[in-house]
Amino acid sequence: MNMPKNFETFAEARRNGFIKVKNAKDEGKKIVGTFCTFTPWEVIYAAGAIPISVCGMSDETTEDAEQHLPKNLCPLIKSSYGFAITDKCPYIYFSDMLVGETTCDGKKKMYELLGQKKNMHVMQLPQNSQDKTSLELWKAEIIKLKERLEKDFGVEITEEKIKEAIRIRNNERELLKEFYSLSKLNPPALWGYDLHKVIDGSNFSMDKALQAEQFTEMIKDLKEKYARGESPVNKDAKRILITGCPSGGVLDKVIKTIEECGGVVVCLENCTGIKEKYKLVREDIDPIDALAEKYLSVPCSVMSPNTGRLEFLDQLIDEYTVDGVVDITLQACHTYAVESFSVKEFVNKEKGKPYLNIETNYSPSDVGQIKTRIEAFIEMM
Ligand code: BJ8
Repeated sequence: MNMPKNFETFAEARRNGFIKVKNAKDEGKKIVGTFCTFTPWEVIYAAGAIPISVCGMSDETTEDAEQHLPKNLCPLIKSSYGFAITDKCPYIYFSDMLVGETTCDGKKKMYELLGQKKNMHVMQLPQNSQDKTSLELWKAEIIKLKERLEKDFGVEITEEKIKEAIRIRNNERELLKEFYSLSKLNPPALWGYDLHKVIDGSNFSMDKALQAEQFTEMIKDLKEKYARGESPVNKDAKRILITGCPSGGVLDKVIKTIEECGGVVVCLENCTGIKEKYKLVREDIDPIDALAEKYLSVPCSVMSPNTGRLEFLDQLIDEYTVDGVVDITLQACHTYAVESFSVKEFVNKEKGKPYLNIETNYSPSDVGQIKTRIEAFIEMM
């Protein structure tokens, strides 16, 4: 099947985006690197700056990172830090500010070190999303971020600018959700591997109006192809949902392998996928209140309790008619590792579906072993 319109634009966006970042810098734009789904990008947009996700996704700089960080630390944290201190990530290199949150222990301690080298702002994340006091604390942290951006970049962030950013981001979320829903079809309209690349690329497109146009065209094109019977995926492929840690750094060894072994990834519940996109920011209340409510509700395992994750899984397993769940735990990620027990119980007992946990890192050393486990998992479905 020919690639849909604009597909390559997004699939290559991460690689090509740095030229656009450099151009944006030359035009006097400010760049803000972010590490986590909890960062309210709308406030950064409202400052006239460009937010870019700078989470490390390869083990290229792990050894450099291990000069300062313990070996037994989450690969995502080591990779992010390694790219930052070696200036090998152009996005971090061009960032005028980095924003992180006190999520897991490894990340927040890494930010302390990174703050010695880069202009870093850390938001203190309260960890009980159901508590009113937490909401007030988180709102105060969003206001602090706003004030820091205003001070560092010499701008004024008005209520109107935040509201406008909320509108643009909500529109983007709606489009991405429509794109995702193409995987609800049976067979899905595209491979999960390709979907992953497009979603990742959307983080690197600077012009959101242009991005919206391109996404609309791509969705239309995919729907037309599908209507003509042109789905690249076999109808018998087992429909897999991915949950757990972000999957960008294990795209080939987990997602691609699933799709080479008779499965198709129809839904990514994790931060790489639909988690952030599902819930819109309310447009009918004070914009800072709306941002606080939205971002505090992200169902990440660092929250306690984190009942939102099981509720979300419950909904997605049905909506995407999932055959099995693969839970990715990055090595030394304690919060996701502990939650894997409840997720397995829920998936097996409440949903009656098979469950596989894969604990891995960014190195290629376990590729063969993971392939064997995935093959067996899909075969027994
Ligand atoms: S909202 S998932 S992006 S914290 S995998 S660094 S938790 S030890 S990445 Fe995450 Fe934000 Fe949550 Fe999403 Fe720590 Fe675990 Fe590593 Fe993690």
